[in-house]
Amino acid sequence: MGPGPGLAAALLALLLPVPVPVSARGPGAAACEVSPGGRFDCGPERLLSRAGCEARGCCYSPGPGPRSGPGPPWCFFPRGYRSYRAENLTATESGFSARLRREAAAFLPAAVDELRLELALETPARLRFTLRDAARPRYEVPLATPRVHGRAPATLYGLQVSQEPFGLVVCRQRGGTVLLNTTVAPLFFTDQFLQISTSLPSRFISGLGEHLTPLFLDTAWTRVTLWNRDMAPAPHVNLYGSHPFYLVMEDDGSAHGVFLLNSNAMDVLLQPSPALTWRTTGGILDFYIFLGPDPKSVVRQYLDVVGFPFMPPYWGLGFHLCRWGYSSTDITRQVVANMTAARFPLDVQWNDLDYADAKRDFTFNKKSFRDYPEMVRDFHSRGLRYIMIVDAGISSSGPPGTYKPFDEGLRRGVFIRNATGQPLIGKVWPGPTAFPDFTNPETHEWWHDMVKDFHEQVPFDGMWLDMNEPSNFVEGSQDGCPNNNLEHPPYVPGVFGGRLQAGTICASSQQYLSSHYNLHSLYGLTEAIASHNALLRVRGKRPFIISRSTFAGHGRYAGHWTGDVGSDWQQLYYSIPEVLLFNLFGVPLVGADICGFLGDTSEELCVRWTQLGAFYPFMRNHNDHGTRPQEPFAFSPPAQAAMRNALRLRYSLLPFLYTLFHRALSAGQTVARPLFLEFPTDPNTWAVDRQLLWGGGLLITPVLEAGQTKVSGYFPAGTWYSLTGDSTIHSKGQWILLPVPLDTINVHVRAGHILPLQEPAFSTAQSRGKGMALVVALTPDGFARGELFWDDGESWETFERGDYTELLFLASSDAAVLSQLLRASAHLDGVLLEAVTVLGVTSPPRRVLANGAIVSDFSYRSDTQVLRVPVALPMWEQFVISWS
Ligand code: MIG
Repeated sequence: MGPGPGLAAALLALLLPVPVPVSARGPGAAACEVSPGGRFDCGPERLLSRAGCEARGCCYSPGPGPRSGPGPPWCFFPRGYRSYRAENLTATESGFSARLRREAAAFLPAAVDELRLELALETPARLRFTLRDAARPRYEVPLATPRVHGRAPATLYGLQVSQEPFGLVVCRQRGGTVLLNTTVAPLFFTDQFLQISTSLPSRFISGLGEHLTPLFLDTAWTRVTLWNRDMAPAPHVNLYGSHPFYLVMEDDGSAHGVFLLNSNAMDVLLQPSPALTWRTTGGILDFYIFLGPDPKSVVRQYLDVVGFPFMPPYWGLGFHLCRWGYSSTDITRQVVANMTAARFPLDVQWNDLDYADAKRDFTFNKKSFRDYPEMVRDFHSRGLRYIMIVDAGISSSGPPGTYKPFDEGLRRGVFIRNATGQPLIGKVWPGPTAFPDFTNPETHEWWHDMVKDFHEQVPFDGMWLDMNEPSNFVEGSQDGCPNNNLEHPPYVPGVFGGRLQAGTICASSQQYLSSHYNLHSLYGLTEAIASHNALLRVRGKRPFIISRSTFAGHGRYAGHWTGDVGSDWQQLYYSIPEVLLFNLFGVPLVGADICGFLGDTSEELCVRWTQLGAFYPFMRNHNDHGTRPQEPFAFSPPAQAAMRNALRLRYSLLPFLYTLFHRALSAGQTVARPLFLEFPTDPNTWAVDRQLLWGGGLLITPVLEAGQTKVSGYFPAGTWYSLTGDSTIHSKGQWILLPVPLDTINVHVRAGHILPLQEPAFSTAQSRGKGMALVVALTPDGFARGELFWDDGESWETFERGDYTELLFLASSDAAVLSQLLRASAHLDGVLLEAVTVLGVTSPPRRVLANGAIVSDFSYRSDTQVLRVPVALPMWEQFVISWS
């Protein structure tokens, strides 16, 4: 079955019998015998009567449930429904190609008669297939994906093609599990409606962001809509980003992934058989299939296609503080002073719209922010960084000569155009606004110039990209939208508001590369790329960008915050699957607004949120205007103490976190990680989304409900040590109840891992020079390993240029911990290793040596089996610590 020398012949295996003949009165009864959970909707764009259904050659079977809404469709395709027939199956250099000829009347307009199928065996674990209009080019997503020559010699997958009706089957060579089978329902390829279905080997499917959802999706008739939208996170609606990628856990713990490289508005339908249907409104069908076989490999294989994550500056991993309503420099300075006085760490102070003059980008209010540049310089002199908001819309209403970004933008032709070729004008915070077209290279130059001008006045350190779905307060434009088939396609996915223009600009407006209809969901990504490049040119250092709107591939350039989450316990929970999913999407720098954005927080919620937020890869407390203050210093002394603990815990773990980001950049790994990625063969872990891991070694079990004194967490089989060393769990793979006083978050180290820590301080500028420590979590056999990646924390491409230090730490059964310098630079010079804590030392040591010298002041507790060794060893030299 595998693609080998006799490829074309082997592929011609026909999976289905001759198509069932379709009579005028509908298909034969046998072809309609489809179990309810396996019925594919024959009326995607409207409800059909029995007559209308049978006129399409479909089966009509009224069910007990409602005619519309979740549940089996009343009108569904019979088995073997005609669509396309595959011809001319030909082996190519990279795989094979075929011509698909349309055989059936399509009931949506502008059906494409002839398609070209190309399938490439790109790597042993990855295949790609595309379906294009054979006669004319169509829009394709402008994402640079790897170019592959030749054909992978031995693959994890086997293939079969069904000729008539056309369908493709992908299975595992080993074991034969069918991962993809598009013969389950007909293929549609019309100008504005493209549909393809597949069976799924299990109902454990994750991905398809951005939504407010548990980690695994519900396959009981769920519709998942992708179309970037400014929308306060709520279940079942399209939100700010589009990531048309899913990962499925198979019964034996193997995993595979599928990526549809398509940026049009789309629905993905999940049904119980289980099966999945992609319904998109344009572009081509361009699929990547990743065979893993383990879920970590699936993620890496996906990132091989869309890009590995960027390396954030070290300061970006510190604590960020923001709110809408810091209405002057005096108030902003006071916030920083309050943080210092209350002894909270802070790395980055932010401002929302308040700084700007009439809410216009690249301006500042000359009264309330009179000393804005000085304020930012003062922050710098204290080791702090500064970020302000930048909105997508550019104010367009001022008299010419009063606002350079618009005047220059107009002159340089950078704005998205309406049907008459004029800049489309919508309405956002400054009033009437034009929208830069970031698919135009000239826009990138103009954007750089604006960033540079403003940076020369206000030396900001990063950019916060908001309203870039793009968001618009009027529907379409100030003048509405034309009435055409881009604005009103024959099939409208389940977008919030019911129309594509809802909350954004006209779909038929024109951009440099194509219509906004095609490019809409790429707005945030293209703006992030422009901003990343502009910041790099202007500052010459690693850019730091956080963007609300995202698309596949975003993580190469920027991070993400999860938007306008409510200050409630439910949203606190949902932030975990959101953060985990964005890690699967290759956007590890992600976090929710700590304590919640919309509405008043409560002290208890804010404490628990700060504890969890300390483990968001991007840690920012941000608040709406007009709501209860929620800076750490705004609460009672016990609440402040709990938050201080959480912040100090995060700061002490930053060397470990930074090293994980390095592994993301260099190896396509996740930073915040769902348990199932580490324990795929334990199905109990699959749906766990109330806990998260950092890397493979640190398990966080937060409190997500009010009034809790205990929390239950799942501990996969093995030994888990509390980070503090005061308790050990030997789990057989079980749920364990843990005490959770208000000042505590449960954090456990997995046996076998060594974590590098550093003494916390009030900013990373200070903490980076402090003493380091190692926590060594021994397996019962006495092994552990860990790593440290270190550089100057902000220079561009230190890894690529080799300007970094990398240490490997190993603990072995001969009772020793040692470090190995894999690579050395000067950046770690002067940093001392001050403490080594070994967890799981089963017998009391009599003697401890550090580089051969006796350590007399070590301590050991036989109840907890913790050995503590105070040392003062240069981190930039190799060391050995041993005990006997
Ligand atoms: O229409 O800039 O998600 O974080 O504070 C609201 C004001 C605009 C939405 C962002 C939020 C930000 C707010 N913005």
